Amino acid sequence: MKDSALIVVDMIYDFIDGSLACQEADQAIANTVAFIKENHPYPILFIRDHHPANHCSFAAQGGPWPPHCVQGTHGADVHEALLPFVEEDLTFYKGEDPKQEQYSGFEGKNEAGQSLGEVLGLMEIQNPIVCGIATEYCVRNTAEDLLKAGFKVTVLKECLAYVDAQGHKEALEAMKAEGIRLI
Ligand code: VGL
Ligand code: ZN
Repeated sequence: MKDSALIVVDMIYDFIDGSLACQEADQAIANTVAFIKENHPYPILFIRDHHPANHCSFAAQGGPWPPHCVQGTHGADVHEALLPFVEEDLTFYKGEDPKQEQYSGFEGKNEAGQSLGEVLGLMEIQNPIVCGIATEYCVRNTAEDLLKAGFKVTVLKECLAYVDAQGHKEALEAMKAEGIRLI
């Protein structure tokens, strides 16, 4: 599709085989790599959950999650199968403020301090395609923020992993009802 780019959300080790391992993660990564190869040369943007060790979402600080995606650890790295497609200026970090949960990648920032929304605008992308982990949290929040900002949003159903099967199903239904295209 014209004016498209793929946004890969949190395909990061802690969500794949680490402290917050999600269901269907291996399949989602394999399908994402296949999608990229079939649809070359879409631009590919990466979102990375990237927490300080004292982040408010961790149980020790009263949050709901085990420690995950701590800056500088293996668990915070993008899966190696996707590394050939990673470009630093198209990589957006989120969750860096210890006091704030940030599920959406929309306000994530690259090394130069540009947000995802800003860079999509500069690239004249109108039809972002979203995949990643977890459907119910970061994928859904990112897709919804893109929709609110006026983008036409597509989510790749076979390229998602999730915390909970029922939650995944409900998130897909909610996104569809809001006008997000699922393929
Ligand atoms: C996420 C829980 C905590 C996600 C991030 O990427 O969906 N989930 N932090
Ligand atoms: Zn997180």
